[in-house]
Amino acid sequence: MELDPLSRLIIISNRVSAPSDSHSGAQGGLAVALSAALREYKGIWFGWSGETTEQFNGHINFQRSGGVTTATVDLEEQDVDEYYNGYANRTLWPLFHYRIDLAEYERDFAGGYSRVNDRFASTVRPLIEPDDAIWIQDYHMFPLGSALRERGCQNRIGFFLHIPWPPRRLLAVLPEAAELVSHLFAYDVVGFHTQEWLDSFCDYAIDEMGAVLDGDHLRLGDRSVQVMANPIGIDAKEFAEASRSPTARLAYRRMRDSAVGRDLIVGVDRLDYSKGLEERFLGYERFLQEHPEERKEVFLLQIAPPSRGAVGSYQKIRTTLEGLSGRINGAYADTDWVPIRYVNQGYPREQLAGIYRAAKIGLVTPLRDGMNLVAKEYVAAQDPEDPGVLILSRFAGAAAQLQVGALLINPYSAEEISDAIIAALKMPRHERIDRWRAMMDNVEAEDVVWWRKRFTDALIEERVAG
Ligand code: GDG
Repeated sequence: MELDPLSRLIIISNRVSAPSDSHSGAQGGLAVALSAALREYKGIWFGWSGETTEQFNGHINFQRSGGVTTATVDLEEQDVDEYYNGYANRTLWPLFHYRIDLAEYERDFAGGYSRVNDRFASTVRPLIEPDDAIWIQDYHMFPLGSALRERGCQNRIGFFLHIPWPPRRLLAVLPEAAELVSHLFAYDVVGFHTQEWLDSFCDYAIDEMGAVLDGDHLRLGDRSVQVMANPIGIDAKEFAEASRSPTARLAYRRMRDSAVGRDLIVGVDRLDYSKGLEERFLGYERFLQEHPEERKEVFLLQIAPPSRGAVGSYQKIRTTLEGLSGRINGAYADTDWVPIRYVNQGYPREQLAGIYRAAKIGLVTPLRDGMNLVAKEYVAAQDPEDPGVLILSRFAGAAAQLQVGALLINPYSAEEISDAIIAALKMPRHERIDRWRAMMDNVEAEDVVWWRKRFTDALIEERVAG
């Protein structure tokens, strides 16, 4: 018997990305994951177009691509400054990644954030039919559920947070903390990647606001919300196939040729201070210092496409990394060897898969990360007969699942990074295979389809077709 979804699914996120875009260019893991969800349910994906307009007019631009309808609106420049570059990326992103030192608190940011969420709510409201289920994504949109309820929307509404949730004492630094948390009670289901992020959320709601946890429901006043830890995955089969595609093979061959027998260590990250790039370079520098015999045997390829360039802290990390890679290369490079290849551009997905496969070590060292999909992609791209080793920060959400095979490190410790690199280089093949198999079993079982099903099952009722 076929199960037929009772409802359409309406996905709302800051940016919208059509499924046909999924295989090209640098793109967030979120976009890849959600295009898959929209293939199953007939629905709409609504969000900001990425464009600005003189005066906000709520005009919706509909597009159909790969079986998915996208609906986008333009925002005013002031909206983008205050909502996107302001509250989302200068206030919430650093704070939720435990960087209270980088977070900026301005009333204009908070005001713009709430204005834009109201604008999204008013614009999307007429598109919503009574049976639709609504799934809102990420920290740009905490208040959207409340804003829709204020407009009479009684649908099932879910919210998923893709970044960490900070500990209660850190969140308390945010002037609007209680208001923000209370917005989450407008939803029917709220999801996080890990139990740790979920616990931090519950701590705040319980200790600061008097909420009560009852099984998997958190109650506050007359509202009750189902909370869940639901780690996002990748399309493991698709990614493993991508790593064997002609494009990937070519990238693999070119990488190997240019390595002239040396071992490749790879890092792939948006250029973001949360990814621990500075600490990674310092750990690698430490390794070069401590193991002179290994110097010309390895090199580090760091791919870091720039992001959020309008935000000062991102300009700063970029300058820091330029200085650091220059210093390390200056100190150690020889006429026939450069220790770090530092690249500020993105590569097509299949090419990336080939590069992962060519790498003996995947070096993933975020200081905090909601999940980290690069770690899972690295695992999926390996050659089962001769897999590489994943070195992973214990502060990435992915560590909860991949600790079965990864070498876990504390990214703040250059010594731990250095020790893990040497251990990975020396690891015998049978151990690499065992560790890889354990990780791959998880990456395959808890993939992106598993993730979205667990969430949409909680959100959407199903009925038997016919
Ligand atoms: C947020 C959370 C969470 C990167 N460079 C290129 C490229 N990428 C792709 C990677 C990967 C994606 O971007 C990055 O995903 P991450 O998960 O590593 O990190 P965020 O962008 O910070 O994502 C994170 C995620 O949301 C999902 O919930 O895991 O914790 O911070 O897919 O491959 N892709 C291509 N070329 C590049 O040069 N094609």
